[in-house]
Amino acid sequence: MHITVCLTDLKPDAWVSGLQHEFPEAHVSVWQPGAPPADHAVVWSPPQRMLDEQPGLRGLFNIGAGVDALLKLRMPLHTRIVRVEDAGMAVQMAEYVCHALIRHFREFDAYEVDARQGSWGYRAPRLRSQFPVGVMGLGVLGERVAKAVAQFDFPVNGWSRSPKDIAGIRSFAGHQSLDAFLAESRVLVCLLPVTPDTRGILRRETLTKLNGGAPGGYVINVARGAHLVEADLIPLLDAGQLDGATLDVFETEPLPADHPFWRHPKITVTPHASARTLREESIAQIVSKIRAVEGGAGFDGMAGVVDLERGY
Ligand code: NDP
Ligand code: OXD
Repeated sequence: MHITVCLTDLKPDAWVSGLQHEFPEAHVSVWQPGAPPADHAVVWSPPQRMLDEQPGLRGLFNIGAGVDALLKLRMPLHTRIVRVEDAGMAVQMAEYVCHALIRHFREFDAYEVDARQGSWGYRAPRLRSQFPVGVMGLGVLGERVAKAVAQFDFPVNGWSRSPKDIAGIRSFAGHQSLDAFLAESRVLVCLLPVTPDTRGILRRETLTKLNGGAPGGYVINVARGAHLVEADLIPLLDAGQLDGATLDVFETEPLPADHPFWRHPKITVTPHASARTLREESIAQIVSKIRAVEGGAGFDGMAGVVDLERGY
């Protein structure tokens, strides 16, 4: 068996040695133009050339959860795309979203300003019932986030393509329920994949429906920059329709130095760091899937196999 590793902008050596350790009999190497044919590839944002030169690939194992970059490429006819599911990312997402939510809800930024000025002053407690949280996407990461938020007694709504039955989460499913979901939510968390249906879903028209159309909405985008129409956000913040936003992902990454998001007082920026790929967990998951395929189980029924029709 030959496994090729092609990780754009990431150091591949520890991935190669980790995979080689698990498959001592295999040939594991870093992809280079003209490399010999491989059975499986472990990838992050590979170039089109790699796929064009590897028409016999059986499995393309993405080391992240989102496959939007891969789906822009022309795939070899029989290659199956398999993404990493969770592998330590879900708990990180839950931490990140709960942190952003609670920081906003409990007004910790304002307390921080007070503290710097040596000012001792209480703020009136806010009611959780007035801060319902809407999680867009109730997949591997969204479900974990929704459950974590519910643990803090916030009302939680979830929006997905198919209806869900998750204790403590009110399920809204499909496009026809989007307006009701937005109206019932005040803090909006995006954990959708980017597909033709979800690109630009965080835009003026949808964001003004939050909180029953009243001011006070808050946006947490931890999915992809392409979900947000960036030009719509600052006018909504400046007009007071939205109270703030925490953004981890952007249309252009790294976020350009002159981008107004960096300096806006109501926007918190993090550098696509909400849930990092953990190498050891991810290698273990990929290895067990390659073993299953090589053992004859094939890809049907395997968790994380991407459905090209759905786009995730
Ligand atoms: P999943 O595929 O497990 O979940 C996707 C969810 O989105 C599902 O609940 C799905 O509905 C729902 N969905 C998809 N399309 C629609 C639609 N048109 N309308 C309503 N709901 C829809 O993905 P993950 O939870 O693993 O990951 C989600 C995304 O998070 C990734 O695609 C990636 O972009 C992003 N991500 C960001 C990271 C970061 O560091 N910022 C790290 C990791 C991931 P259904 O359940 O009905 O299929
Ligand atoms: C992912 C990511 O998709 O890190 O896993 O963004």
